Amino acid sequence: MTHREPARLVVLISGTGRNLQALIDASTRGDLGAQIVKVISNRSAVAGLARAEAAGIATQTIDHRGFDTREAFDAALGDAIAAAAPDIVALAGFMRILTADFIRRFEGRLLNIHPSLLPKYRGLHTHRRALEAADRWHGASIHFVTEELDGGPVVLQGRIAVEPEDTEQTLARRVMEEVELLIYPAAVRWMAGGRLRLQDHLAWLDDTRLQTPVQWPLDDAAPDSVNP
Ligand code: NHR
Ligand code: GAR
Repeated sequence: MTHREPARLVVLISGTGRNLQALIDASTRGDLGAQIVKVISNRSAVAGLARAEAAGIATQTIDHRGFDTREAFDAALGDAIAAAAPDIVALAGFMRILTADFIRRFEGRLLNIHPSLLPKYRGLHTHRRALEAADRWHGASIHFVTEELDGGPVVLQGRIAVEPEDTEQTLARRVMEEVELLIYPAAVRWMAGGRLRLQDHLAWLDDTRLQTPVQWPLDDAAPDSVNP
């Protein structure tokens, strides 16, 4: 796919919008290679919408409760996204499972940040599940969104050590601050630069097919193909 500079980015949220803020900040600094053209939430009056408005970004709320079916919600959501003509659609704490038709419409442009070391802990309550399993490591992953929930190719992943005194809350906060807020701008920058793409359901970074996700922090000694 040819890409525009700066790339057009739409962000989907449902809540607080800390990942959205990290993308806004990177974009404002000129570090993202993308301009955020619209932020869409399925919940009204959430903090993430206020963050977007404060940055002068167009916002829209599409409340899923106003639709009879997931298909109808996704059709409306899809139309609102398509109207912004995005190159990249980033799910950032977006909490609605998307239908196959929606995924097909935007296939290859959809990224998600998920708070676990995928393939561990798809779905919800990831921090609790990592604690219950007494995992030594936990973290967050960026993946292409496909029909399979949290099952698309993982492109970038960052980990932290789980501490004995960690609770669900402390773990969630450290994953957010030490991993999520750093890795999402990096992955979007790859997409915006045309370096990261989905081909035949596989993720490619430059000329390398990613057999395993790139690990954060990015290794300066690694081949150029995996550096930002
Ligand atoms: N849709 C598809 N098709 N594929 C993915 O990989 C998706 C997706 C939609 C969202 C984000 C995901 C996450 O990062 C995501 C990935 C919501 C749920 C969920 O169970 C699960 C995973 C994710 C997001 N949502 C409930 C639902 O019925 C509602 C929960 C709520 O509103 O609080 O949609 O974790
Ligand atoms: C983040 O931890 C994100 O990874 C997670 O929700 C939080 C959103 O925070 N996403 C999911 O759990 C998706 N099901 P934010 O709104 O402050 O970025």
